[in-house]
Amino acid sequence: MQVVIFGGFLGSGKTSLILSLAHYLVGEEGTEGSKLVILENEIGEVGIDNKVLQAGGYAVRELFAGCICCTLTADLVTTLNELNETIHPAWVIFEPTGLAYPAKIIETLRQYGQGIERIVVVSVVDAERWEELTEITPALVQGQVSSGDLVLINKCDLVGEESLGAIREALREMNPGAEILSVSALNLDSSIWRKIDVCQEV
Ligand SMILES: Nc1nc2c(ncn2[C@@H]2O[C@H](COP(=O)(O)OP(=O)(O)OP(=O)(O)O)[C@@H](O)[C@H]2O)c(=O)[nH]1
Ligand SMILES: [Mg+2]
Repeated sequence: MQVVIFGGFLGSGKTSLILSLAHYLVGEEGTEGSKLVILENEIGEVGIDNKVLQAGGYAVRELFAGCICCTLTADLVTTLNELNETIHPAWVIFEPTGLAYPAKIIETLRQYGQGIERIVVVSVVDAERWEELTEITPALVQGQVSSGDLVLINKCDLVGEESLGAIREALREMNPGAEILSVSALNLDSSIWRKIDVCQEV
């Protein structure tokens, strides 16, 4: 089981990018729908994301935990271990709330997860709201970016080249080892997902 965690602030484009990755994994590897599971954590009452993803024919589970810091990780581990014993999916894509720190999730998975071969973190950055978010929640941005194996500067269709360059430079400082790519989830070349081979051993 390979777990891909999407970190990134609320509304940064995680679900849109997950859909693209799911298509890619199913297409490229001939994985059947049931062998790819998408786990969603919703703070809101209505699982809009789930409807969108399920419409695409993917197996989606929702974790009902209001807060990432306390109960969610336990819920996540229980669900992953259950999946490992039952469906045994090749891939699990997990979208935590936009307020989550992926490092904490990885720590818990390493400690209690079973059957996980590797964990990949994709950090999604909202190019349009970069300045605003780095000003309002610098620690969260830093935390989310620094855990990424792959950092995607999303919504690059909404900002100019100059801003993109400045964002890229700041990200490079926050996470010198990561692959950093500018993308637009609305018009994505799915070959970027080859980069998902960058991995962290469990
Ligand atoms: N212009 C533009 N809009 C985008 C892009 N990616 C996502 N969006 C839009 O941004 C909004 C949020 O996208 P989502 O994929 O739902 O983002 P998310 O990170 O899953 O959001 P939450 O789950 O609410 O935290 C949607 O209206 C998307 O259509 C992009 O690259 N360019
Ligand atoms: Mg979402």
